[in-house]
Amino acid sequence: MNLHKVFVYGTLKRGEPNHNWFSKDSIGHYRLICEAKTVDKYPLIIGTEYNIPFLLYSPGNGTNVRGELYEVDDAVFRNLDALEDHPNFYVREEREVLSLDDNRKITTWIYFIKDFKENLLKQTSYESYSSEGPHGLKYVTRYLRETTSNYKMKVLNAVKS
Ligand code: PCA
Repeated sequence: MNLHKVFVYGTLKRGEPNHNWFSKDSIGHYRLICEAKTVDKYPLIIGTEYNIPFLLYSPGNGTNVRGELYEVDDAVFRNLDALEDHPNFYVREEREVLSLDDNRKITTWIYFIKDFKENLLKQTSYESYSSEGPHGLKYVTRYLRETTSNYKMKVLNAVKS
């Protein structure tokens, strides 16, 4: 069995709207390793009319972002890639995070937005994401986005340069 490490900072965290993707179809293995934060700073913003969390690949801007580090097998990894539409929308890259348990540095996959619109850098950046946070920007799940108009195009146009 191939195991992969993935650091999640957005809707995949426990208690967030896409956490169930780890156990989707009950096909694979996943395990929470620890809470962690990114070694480098990145802007974590909430963007588009659907309030989607994005980690912008702009190292040095933003904050050391907090999230959760998981171990997943191939089957779960494939589901996460499908959710994030890697490598068309989010692009995962291997970067370092710091374990909040023991300060160990761990190399892990992280889903970033690359080639984003410059103006996204002006948005508020958060150290830690929650859909139900005080910002009031509750995540709009895919099935609630309109079915008629092409929400994917809308999101791409709002985000990608
Ligand atoms: N899901 C991934 C990327 C952004 C999102 O909502 C995550 O939680 O890391």
